[in-house]
Amino acid sequence: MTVIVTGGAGFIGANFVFHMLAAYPSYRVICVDKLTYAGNLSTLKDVMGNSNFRFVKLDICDREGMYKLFKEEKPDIVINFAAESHVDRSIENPEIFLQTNILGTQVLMDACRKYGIQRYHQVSTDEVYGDLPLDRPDLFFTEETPIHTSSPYSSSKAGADLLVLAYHRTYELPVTISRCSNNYGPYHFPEKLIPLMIANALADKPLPVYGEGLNVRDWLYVEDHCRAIDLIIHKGRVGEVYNVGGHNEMKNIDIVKLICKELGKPESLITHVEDRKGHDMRYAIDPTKIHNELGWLPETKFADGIKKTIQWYLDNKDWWEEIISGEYQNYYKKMYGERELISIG
Ligand code: NAD
Ligand code: TDX
Repeated sequence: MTVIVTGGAGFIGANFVFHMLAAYPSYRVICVDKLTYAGNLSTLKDVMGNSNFRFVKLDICDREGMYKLFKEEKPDIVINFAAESHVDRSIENPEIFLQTNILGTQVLMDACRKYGIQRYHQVSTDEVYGDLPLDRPDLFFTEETPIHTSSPYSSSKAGADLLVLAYHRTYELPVTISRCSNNYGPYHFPEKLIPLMIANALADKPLPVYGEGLNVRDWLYVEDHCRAIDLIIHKGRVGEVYNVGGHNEMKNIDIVKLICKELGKPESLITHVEDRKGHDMRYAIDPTKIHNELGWLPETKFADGIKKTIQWYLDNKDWWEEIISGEYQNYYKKMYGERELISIG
């Protein structure tokens, strides 16, 4: 089996590359990544010497390059993680989100049609369903929940999902889609909530919580997401969407307080800043379908996963300090320097 993993130098894609090389020693795994600000080749250093692994620096929008690679490698399975993934950046500059997330998906699927594959898998997100109200804890996203997006990021992911389903219906491309809730774990880029708060707390810097911090996210340990995708590409039904999430709902403010507690830092570091535009209130996945059909269940409880994650950031300071000292610094100033501080309660 030859598997192409796009976006494999990013957070979830890299964890998936490690998972596949460990779980299937006979598979050839090819990572395709453009190495944007979010891609970090050093993340893959431990597998670079593995004879079953190949890294190819390539933009998924580069049709000629993709066709050349498909012709050469003849992949059996393609899993598309490559995306612009940060909601705040999509609010600042939507265009690259439409290019990579929609047009890049189209180029990949065209390559799959031209050269033939057994499975194309699209890694999507629960954000395509929009958000749920805080006062209706009985409501969850199922695969039948209508698409109803809020940000340019989630709109671009939803556009890609529709295109994937259209390629299945129109061209009979053998596709599957997974829509997962918020991931956390090792190699999470330090612009996202959990790694940002860990890095700032360790440096005794303010912890910028958007608005009151009451927004709820449904957190899943990254390895549990990787196992779900592994099951879907091998056993999932073609043309189907699978929701992935572990009933782990947490308010942002509670996560930040937990990080302070684990690191022995004072909650006085918490600083409420101007809210995200169009900020989704609550995400909550109903994972009944993937559980019933494929037997998937999350294995890592949040209480254990967050401890493991914090320990990983303590043990791997070089990885994230290098990121923070680079381009990220300018980005941080741009995003937070202009946010007005607001007082709560
Ligand atoms: P990430 O931003 O950490 O990584 C994205 C990777 O894609 C980077 O390595 C980047 O260099 C690469 N990339 C970007 N544009 C590219 C292009 N044009 N061509 C080739 N490579 C390109 O993202 P992540 O958090 O690992 O998310 C991976 C996927 O999972 C995304 O599709 C995202 O929408 C989805 N997802 C993420 C979460 C989450 O909580 N992080 C939850 C659900 C779904
Ligand atoms: O500094 C911050 N302060 C803050 O309060 C940041 C970066 C975030 N937040 C809030 C916004 C969200 O309510 O924390 C929550 C989580 O924010 P992010 O880490 O940016 O994640 P989110 O917007 O929920 O999107 C993530 O999950 C779904 C991923 O980035 C997406 O790629 C995925 O599809």
